[in-house]
Amino acid sequence: MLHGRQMPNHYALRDINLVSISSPVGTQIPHAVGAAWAMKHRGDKAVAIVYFGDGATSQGDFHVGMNFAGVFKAPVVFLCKNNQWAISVPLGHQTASKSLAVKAHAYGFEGVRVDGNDALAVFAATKAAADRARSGGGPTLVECLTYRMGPHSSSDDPTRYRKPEEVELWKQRDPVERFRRYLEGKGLYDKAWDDAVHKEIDDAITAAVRHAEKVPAPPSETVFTDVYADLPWHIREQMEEFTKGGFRRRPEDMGEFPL
Ligand SMILES: Cc1ncc(C[n+]2csc(CCOP(=O)(O)OP(=O)(O)O)c2C)c(N)n1
Ligand SMILES: [Mg+2]
Repeated sequence: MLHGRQMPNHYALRDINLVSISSPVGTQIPHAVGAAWAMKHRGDKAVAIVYFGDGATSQGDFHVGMNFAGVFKAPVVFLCKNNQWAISVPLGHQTASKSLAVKAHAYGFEGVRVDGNDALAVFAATKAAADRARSGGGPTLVECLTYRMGPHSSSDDPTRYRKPEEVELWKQRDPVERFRRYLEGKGLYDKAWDDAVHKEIDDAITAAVRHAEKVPAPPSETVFTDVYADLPWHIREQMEEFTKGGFRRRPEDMGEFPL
């Protein structure tokens, strides 16, 4: 249970085996390889797929995960969303390789690069990789070349480090609009349906935000009790000190933030 404490894009859903990423970039890569390796041992016919960015390929976790998966033929798909930026660091400062996909060859398995703004190409490459993993063929690295249109987060200002022309160019390649045009060309696009889906999603988000705004903040003590199944002695000591009033409780009780 995440109890709503995770960052907004670190979602998880047990029903569909969706595991949250952790905040340190790239740590989900060895997690996925471990899960894939465990599934293989148990004889499950399942495949693990792990998503990460171009920046994550510079982390040791990427090497560790790719190497282990290659040696032990773990049923895992590595899907790198290469949006060419890791906050303000461009791809050219991330690697000297010709592509990210090519890195798979050093680990003894296939790496493919696809147009990440082409939904069908991404689907086809992902499916081929999943089929290979499921049939005992081991891992694949799928590099999806795309672009980060907006800021990394609300505290990032990309106008300080990239040119507006670059953003304009990628605007023309909007994958959603491109897929819409594709469906239109095939006579499969239904505007009324599209509008209805947009409205349905907008309404669901608005309702979720309204609900979230009404939910009170969790009790402060849960920062201790929610971490371990059995509270270690030093955390218990800190909790006791905290609940005795040794620490000030919440920002709103403090008057002003301590420096
Ligand atoms: C180990 C580590 N270093 C730095 C950060 C701060 N940080 C959060 S996201 C990010 C950039 C990630 O870039 P990328 O892997 O390309 O993913 P993107 O956000 O572009 O999808 C950084 C540096 C972090 N979370 N973890
Ligand atoms: Mg990136």
